[in-house]
Amino acid sequence: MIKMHNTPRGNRLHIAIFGRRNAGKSSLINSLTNQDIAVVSNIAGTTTDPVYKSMEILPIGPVVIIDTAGIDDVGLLGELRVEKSKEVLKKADLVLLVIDAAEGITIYEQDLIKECQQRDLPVVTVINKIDQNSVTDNDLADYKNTLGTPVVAVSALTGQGVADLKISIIQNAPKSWDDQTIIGDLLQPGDTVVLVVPIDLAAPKGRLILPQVQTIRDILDHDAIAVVAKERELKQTIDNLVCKPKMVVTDSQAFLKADADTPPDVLLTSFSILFARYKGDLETLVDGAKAIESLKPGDKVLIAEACTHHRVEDDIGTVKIPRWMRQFVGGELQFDWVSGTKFPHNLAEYKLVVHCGGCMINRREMLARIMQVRQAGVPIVNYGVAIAHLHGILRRALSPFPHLAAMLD
Ligand SMILES: Nc1nc2c(ncn2[C@@H]2O[C@H](COP(=O)(O)OP(=O)(O)OP(=O)(O)O)[C@@H](O)[C@H]2O)c(=O)[nH]1
Ligand code: SF4
Ligand SMILES: [Mg+2]
Repeated sequence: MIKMHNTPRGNRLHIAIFGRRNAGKSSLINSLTNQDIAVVSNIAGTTTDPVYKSMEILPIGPVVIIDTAGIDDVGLLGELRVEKSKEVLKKADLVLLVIDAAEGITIYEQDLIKECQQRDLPVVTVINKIDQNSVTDNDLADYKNTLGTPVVAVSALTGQGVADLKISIIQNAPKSWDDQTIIGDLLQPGDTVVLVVPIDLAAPKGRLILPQVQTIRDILDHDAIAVVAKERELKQTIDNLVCKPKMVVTDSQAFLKADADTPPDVLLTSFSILFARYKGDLETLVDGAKAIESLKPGDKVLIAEACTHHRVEDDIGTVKIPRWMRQFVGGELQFDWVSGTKFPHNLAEYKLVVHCGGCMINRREMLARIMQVRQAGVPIVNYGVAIAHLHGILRRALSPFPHLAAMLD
C-alpha cells in the first residue's frame, strides 16, 4: 500500500539509488513501491537528472527515493550527469547500489562505495535481474567480500528478493532513523495528557514500566503536561481539570473503563497503539486487525512476544487474548506461542500473528519482524490494536490518527 502524506521531509528516510546505466535502478524503484513511478527503458541513460519521490513503503514508513543517472555515463554531458548524481550523496541516508547480475563489479561501483564510506553513508548492494542470471550463495559471498557491503539478490522485474531488500534497508538505515516521537508530535505546548496506569498483579512493584516512563518523558520534552491516574480515578481526574485534556492514553487492559470515562470529544488511545506507531508501522497492524474478522474456528494463530517476561496468572498473551479471540470467532482456535528473538520457520501456516507491544526491542527489530511475517503472506497485529478491535473500540483508540481510523470503514 503506498500513500503520500504529510510527514515533513526531514523525518523521511532518504534512499538514493545508484548504479551503472541500465542496471535497473528505475525498475527497482517501481518494484519497491509497487507503482510505475519511474521511467524504465532498455535505452542506456534513460534517467538523466536526479528524481526525488516522497512515498510510503510499508513497513519502512515514509521515505524519499532518489533515482539517479548511471554512474558510468560518458562524454561531456555524461560527466555532468554523474556529477549531479553524486551531489545526491549529500542528501542520502542510505544508498542502494544496483548491479546487473550479468555485468558484475567494475571500478564505478568500487569508487562509489569508497565515496559513501568517506561520508559514513550505509550502502546496500542490490544484485538485479536474477530472473535472467541466477546467482548462487557463493556468488553473493564473493560480492560481499569484494565490496564490503551487505548484498541482496533481486529481480526488479518479478519482485523476487524485494521483501529481503526491504528488511536489509530497515537493518542498515542510520541510527538517527530510530529517533521518533511517541506522542509529542500530536501535542501543542501546554496540552494536558491523562495517562491511565492500572496498578494490578501485572504491575511491577514500586515503579512504572518503560513505555509509561518514556511517554511521560516525551510529553515533558514537548512542553506538555502529564497527569497520571489509575483507571478507577480517571473520571475524577478529568472532572477536576479546569480545561479538558487533549488526550487520554490508557493501558490496553483498562481500555473499556477508560472509554466509558473519557468524554467523547477527548482523544483516546492506548500505550500499545502509540508504541506500534513509534515502532513505525501502525498502518500494517491496523490492516492486520481487520484479518481477525476473517478468522474461522480451527485456524492457527501465532502469539509472539519479543522477550521472555515473567508470566502472571490471567496473563495477557497466554490467557486473555486467546479467550477474547475465541469469543470473537465463536469457536476454538489453534494457538502457538513463541517468545524471544526468533520466529518459527512455518510462519505461512498461520492465519494471523499477534505480536506483543515490543517494548524491549527497537523500531528496526520490530519492523524487521513485521516484514518477515508479511513476507510469509501472513497478516500481523499487535496486542493493543487487537484488543481494541476485539472489544469494538479500535476506531476510538485510533482517534488521534483519523487516516488510520478511516481504514476500518
Ligand atoms: N529481466 C530483467 N530485466 C530488467 C530487470 N530490471 C530492469 N530490467 C530491464 O533493464 C532495462 C533497464 O532498466 P531501467 O530500470 O530503466 O534501468 P536504469 O538503471 O534506471 O537505467 P538508466 O536510467 O538508463 O540509467 C529495462 O529494459 C528493464 O526492463 C530485471 O530484474 N530483470
Ligand atoms: S517486549 Fe513484548 S513481551 Fe517483552 S515486556 Fe515488552 S511487550 Fe511484553
Ligand atoms: Mg533509470
